[in-house]
Amino acid sequence: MKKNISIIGVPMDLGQMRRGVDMGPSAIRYAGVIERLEDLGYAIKDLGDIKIGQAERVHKDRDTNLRNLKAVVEASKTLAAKVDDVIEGGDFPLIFGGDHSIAIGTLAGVSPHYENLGVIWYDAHGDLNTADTSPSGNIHGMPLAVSLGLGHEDLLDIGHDRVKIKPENVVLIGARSLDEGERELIKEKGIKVYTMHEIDRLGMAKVMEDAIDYLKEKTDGVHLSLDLDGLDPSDAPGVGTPVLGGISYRESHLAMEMLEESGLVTSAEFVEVNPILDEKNKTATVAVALMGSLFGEKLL
Ligand code: 6HN
Ligand code: MN
Ligand code: MN
Ligand code: MN
Repeated sequence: MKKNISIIGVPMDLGQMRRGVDMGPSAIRYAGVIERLEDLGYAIKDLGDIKIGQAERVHKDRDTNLRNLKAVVEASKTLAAKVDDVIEGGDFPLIFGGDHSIAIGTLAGVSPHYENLGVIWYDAHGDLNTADTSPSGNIHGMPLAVSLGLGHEDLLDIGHDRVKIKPENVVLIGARSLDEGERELIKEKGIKVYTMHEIDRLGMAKVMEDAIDYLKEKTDGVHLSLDLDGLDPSDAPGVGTPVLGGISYRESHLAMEMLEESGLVTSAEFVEVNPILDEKNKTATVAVALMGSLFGEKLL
């Protein structure tokens, strides 16, 4: 994985309703990410932040229950083009959120570069809702469904192809809050999920070993989409939709270390860091520490 890294910040807060997640990219930079990765021998290019439009003021005359659809579509297109450029230039794209709706743009930019892109969705949630199944209308609960080709036309139209990833190339890790429609979709598509039950029962080492073996066989690149709410709120309190009983800080380091050893990961994003809800920038600090492990930091 010893490539140069290009960083893209996406100060997106329109995919959900808690203010402050737009400050995630700043919080992650403030926590020292650039120095941390440079110390590992990488050349880092910080491409700055993408511009995000305004929140909708009037909701009543839209023809969809999806909040801020237009602005999310616009930002996703801009992000997809940037990510595409980064990969074309030979760098590793590292994206900072912002809420998880940004994964729509990230995956639209990454997927044309691979025949069989794999995705690791490290998250308390499935993010597999569509307009029909969403309990909230929040687009950050939909990016994985959109990337599988399910959801609002305008979201599917972003990028080259409507389907960015195949269900058999996706692995969810840390799930513990799935909506009814998401469970049905997981069963229908046969998506591989390691819920907290499997993590408790098998241990993180075995889960990651299996997940890596599973993806290694059939993918030619793997995108890591890491939602900080995958971790337990005691370790990552600065998130908009915390769920008790999550993955620990140490287990998450182990997961990142095993991914690094595997050499599988070809792009990554760290999302849902909300410094307003945080304790002394702890969540951004955790995100940066995990990036350290993902990019090869060793304890000894
Ligand atoms: N995230 N399943 C809930 C919804 O509104 O669709 C929560 C989604 C959370 C999304 O944390 O990225
Ligand atoms: Mn291209
Ligand atoms: Mn998420
Ligand atoms: Mn989540």
